[in-house]
Amino acid sequence: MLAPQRVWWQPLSRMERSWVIVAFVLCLFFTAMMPFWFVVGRQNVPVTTYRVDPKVYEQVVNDFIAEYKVDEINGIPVVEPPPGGEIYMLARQWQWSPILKLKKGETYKLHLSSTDILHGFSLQPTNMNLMVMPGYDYVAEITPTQVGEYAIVCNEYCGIGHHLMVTKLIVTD
Ligand SMILES: [Cu+2]
Repeated sequence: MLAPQRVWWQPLSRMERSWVIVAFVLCLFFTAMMPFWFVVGRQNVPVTTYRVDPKVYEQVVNDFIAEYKVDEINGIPVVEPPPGGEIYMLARQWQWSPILKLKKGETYKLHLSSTDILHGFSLQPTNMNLMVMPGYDYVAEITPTQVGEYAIVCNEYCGIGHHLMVTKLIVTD
């Protein structure tokens, strides 16, 4: 019986050594970039989180819709809240509610929560991403800077109708 030849036992060739060094330096670079970009990248949405009973949250959203509803699109209420206030969105399998109509240049406190399982709030094409968890109220301060219609998709797989979980955000002058 013959043991396999232990080629790996030999010292590294020049080429191999260079690649090991390049890979190691890249690892250090990317590791350092994580905390650096967290501080400097200006990509973190200011978010405060509170515990909330899903039933209570649903009631708050229903009251919010009843107070400021202006329209309906495919059965989903369209809500135009007073500029600069608290605004609410609810995620559930497989629907977002309501559709928000916001004013450009105003700062809102956007509340996000789910009544069933984990969903993901992804605002396109700006690529703002937030977790939507049942039992937690995520409050993000947002200021729309451009007039238009933005798509909101769910980016956490949430079951058979996940791909249908699409809505929009309307920003007006
Ligand atoms: Cu979802």
